[in-house]
Amino acid sequence: MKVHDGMYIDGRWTPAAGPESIAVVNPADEQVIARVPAGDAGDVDAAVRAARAAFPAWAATPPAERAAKLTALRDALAARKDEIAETVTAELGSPLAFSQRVHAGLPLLVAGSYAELAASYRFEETIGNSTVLMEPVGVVAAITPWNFPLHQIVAKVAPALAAGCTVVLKPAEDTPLTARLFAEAVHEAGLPAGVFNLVTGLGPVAGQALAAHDDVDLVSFTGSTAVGRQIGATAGGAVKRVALELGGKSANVILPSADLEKAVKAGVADVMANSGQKCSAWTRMLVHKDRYEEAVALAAAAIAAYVPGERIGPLVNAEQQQRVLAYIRKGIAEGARLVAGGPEAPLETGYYVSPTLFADVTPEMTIAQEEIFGPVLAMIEYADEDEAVRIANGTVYGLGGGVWAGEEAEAVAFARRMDAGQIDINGGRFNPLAPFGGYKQSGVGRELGPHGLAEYLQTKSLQH
Ligand code: TXE
Repeated sequence: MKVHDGMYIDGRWTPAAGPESIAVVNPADEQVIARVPAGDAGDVDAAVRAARAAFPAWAATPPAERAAKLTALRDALAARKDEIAETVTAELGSPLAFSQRVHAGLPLLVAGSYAELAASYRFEETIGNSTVLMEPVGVVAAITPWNFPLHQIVAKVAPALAAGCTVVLKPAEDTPLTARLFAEAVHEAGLPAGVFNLVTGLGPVAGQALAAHDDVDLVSFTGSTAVGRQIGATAGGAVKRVALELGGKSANVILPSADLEKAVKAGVADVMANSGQKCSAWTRMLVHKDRYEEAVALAAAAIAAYVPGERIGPLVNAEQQQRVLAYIRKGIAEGARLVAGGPEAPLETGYYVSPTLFADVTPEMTIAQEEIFGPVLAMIEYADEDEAVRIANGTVYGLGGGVWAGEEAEAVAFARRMDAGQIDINGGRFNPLAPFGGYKQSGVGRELGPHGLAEYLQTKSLQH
């Protein structure tokens, strides 16, 4: 077990003010692998002061120079790719191949895209007789979850730095080791002291202190709807900018003309990825009644390939495991047909949940309405397109989604009727420049690409 005693504040690894620490547990074998400091309000204050002091110079740094630092940061992360993948696997439990490809690979694309955007973005434009300046908002508080430990950090910190903001990051308590690697990469990239700061700690202590700090200008939060609501209220009360990326209950809509086998397979893969711990996961599969039983059989066959401990990892902690098992019990109690999996943990050690498939799910059931955040797929049938739209839009969320049809135009026409922020057409392809974020209670604001950069800017117009 490794004991870390510092947090990255003002360009240095600084001991925490208090003696408290957090145990980091490997969810695959339940062993404590490290301890990190549990920062308190004093540590948060020191980090915010460092970020404030660094802000004027960083904001005044020409965009091309900020871009060069972001390229160096991307390269430092690339140099540590294997270490990052191994660290994510150790603290999140995801299979190493997935950690390499997604947890370590995806942030490189995002960091690279912001290195380019910092250089090419128009921070100034002319509208009639006015010059409009896009200026950095100031000190950013970034509060991130554990499900994509590095991606969630890079998706906030890279655009903030590209915009000219300075940052204090409070990562999730379950995955602070990846955040420490990110801070090391920042240091290696030669970012000026105070531009990026890391405070590890508990949500209700360090997270709360950071979100409520008077000298923070913008809070960017990704996590549960309950905490997001609280942060939104605090930020709103203080008239502070806020970006919230919250839960989802995304629909994967398979229209009758679709290639059913392809759509079902991709749908199962999407909800199994990262053990279902993905806010945009396609947790509801909507299939026309004429092809429904065929789709259930295909899904059952596909899900059998996700063997716990091999192709699919555990959930992040015991609490999440219990939460997901409780939802599975609820699905059974409310009358859904259990086709695969169930509420028994498949392995004795580790916080695993069996890949679970429910058929005959009706739109009002709890498992069709609430975010489960585990490897649980609910299959719902519809009679016609209007009903499919009603079901797809019939939750409080609106984050992701998928539509499948024989012709792309048919899928696009359906997607236009969906209340969701990002929808894949016939499987789609990841685009690091496309905005990502929620309709309805899935959140406020967008991440990634130029829209994600704009979140960290405020405008000033000069009238000539
Ligand atoms: O989230 P929390 P949890 C959903 C998912 C999951 C559920 C609970 O449904 O099952 O949330 O997960 C910090 N002030 N998502 O409990 O608590 C916390 O330290 C300030 C969806 O892990 O919201 C961490 O850094 N900060 C999701 C971050 O908030 C506080 C990703 C998220 O933790 C705080 C994760 C407070 N009072 C969970 N309390 C997504 N949208 O991707 C906690 N935190």
